[in-house]
Parts: sequence; structure tokens; C-alpha cells
Amino acid sequence: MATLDRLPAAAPAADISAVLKRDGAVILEDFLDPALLADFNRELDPLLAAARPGNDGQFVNPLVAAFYGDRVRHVTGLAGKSPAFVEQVLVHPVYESVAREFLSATCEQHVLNLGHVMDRGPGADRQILHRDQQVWHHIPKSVGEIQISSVVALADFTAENGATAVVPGSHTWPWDRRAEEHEVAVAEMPAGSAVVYLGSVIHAGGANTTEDVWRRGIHVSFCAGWLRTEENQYLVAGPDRVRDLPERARELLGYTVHDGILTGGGYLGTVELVSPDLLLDAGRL
Ligand SMILES: O=C(O)CCC(=O)C(=O)O
Ligand SMILES: [Fe+2]
Repeated sequence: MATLDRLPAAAPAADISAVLKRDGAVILEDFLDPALLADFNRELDPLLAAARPGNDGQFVNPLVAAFYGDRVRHVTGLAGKSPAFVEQVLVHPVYESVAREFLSATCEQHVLNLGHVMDRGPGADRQILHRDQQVWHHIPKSVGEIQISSVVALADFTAENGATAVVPGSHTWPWDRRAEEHEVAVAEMPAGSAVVYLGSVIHAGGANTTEDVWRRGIHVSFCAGWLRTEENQYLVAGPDRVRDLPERARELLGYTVHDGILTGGGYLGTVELVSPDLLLDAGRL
């Protein structure tokens, strides 16, 4: 059985990057401090209580329905729903340093791709093993890393309740290589820890074989700012939500231009030919 390295989330950024370069994934302990974890869970409790397992069958298509299964409760679009998420998780210093390390070669500015809580219920099957970056399958693999991902444990993650399954080293594999079971590690970790991985790493939400234990986790990922994000963050967190957020949170939600002029590209995401945040500040958006 493969294993994942563990570091404190407060470890030097260079140490975290070194493990990510080698294995493509790392478990970071104490990623959320206990007070933030408690606040976040308090915000999520009513949202999850109202969520129907399997999203009441509402998915973009049957393949997506099969991927998530019918035993998982979802709370999506956290950027529009959770102050704890936008104020503290979105701008977490580990995401900042990991994204700088792995995405600055492929973009000028990265953005939030997903803030999606998955509460894996008893009987949930393991997802198919996949690479998150595969959603942008038209991008040539030679471009390199265009996404960093994570699953943050909001409850204890165990092999029985559906801890994320991760294949260390798979970011270096040929794209069509399949993982053998002995190559799959299980990200067992206490609540407040996170497994952080590159978008090219093979992984899956784990099977929940318990009778009655739910596995609450949040999938948070960031991608190159020139990509179409899986969650439409402009609609998830519209101008009225982001107007009073700190500048960095606005940037991560796509409210500043992706300016590639100096590196030979163009600028993306303007409104009236300027950066939307300027219009927000001027009261024009
Ligand atoms: O919830 C998890 O453990 C992983 C979820 C995942 O990989 C996904 O939805 O893409
Ligand atoms: Fe995934």
C-alpha cells in the first residue's frame, strides 16, 4: 500500500513544494486552526442539513451523476455562501505559496476553480480514479501544471468513511497509465488537515463503508486564470458579494484582469476595457 508524506501546514513553503514536486501530493496537518474549523462547520451545518444526497438527481449529465453517486451531500459555490471560506480558506497562505510555485509558469494570475463541500455518506462508492486537470482535456499535456487541488478534512478522514484515495508520483506518469491498487494511498487525517495535490495527480473520493459515519470534506482548487472554471465564480459570488472583500479575495474570484501583455499574451476578463475591480470601487458595477 502506498503512503503520503505528512508535514505541518506551517512548514516552510520550500519543504511543502519539495514533497509536491516529488510525490504530487502531501498531507498538511493543522491546515485549519480549531476555531476556524468550528466556525466553518457551524456555517455548513444548516446548508448540509438542507442538502439532499445525490443532489436530488440534478447533475449536468448522467456521467457526472455516476461520478458523484447518490450517497453524497453537496454544498457548492462556497465563495458565495460561507464568510469563513472567503475570508480565511480562499486566501490561505499555503494555497498562495503552492500556487505561486506551481502555476506561475503557466499563468499571470490563478483563480478559484471550486469551493465544493462533499459529505460522503454511508454506502458511497469510490469515485473513478481521475486527474482533476482532465476537465480541460483540450489543453496539451506539455503545458504543465494548470491546477492545484486539495481536499480539506472537516471531520476525521478514515479509510472506512471515504478518505480521499491518492496515487503518489502519478503526476510524472504517462497520461494513459492506470494505477494498480497497491499504488493507491489513503489520505487518513484528522479534521482540520488537508491533502494538497497537483491537478495531474490520480486520485478519487474514497468509498464509505461505514453504517453511519459521514465524511465531511471540502474540495478546493485553483487554476490558471485564463481557464474556464468548473464553478462559475462570477455568478456564485456576484458584484454585491465581492464589493467589500479584500483585494486578494477579489483577485482569486476573477474580478481583476488576467494581464498577459508583458509575457506576450493579452488581457482577459475586462468590463468596459478595464479591470472589473476598478468599476466595483467606482460604484459602477
Ligand atoms: O472528496 C474527495 O475526497 C475527492 C473529490 C474529488 O476528487 C472530486 O470531486 O474531483
Ligand atoms: Fe478529483
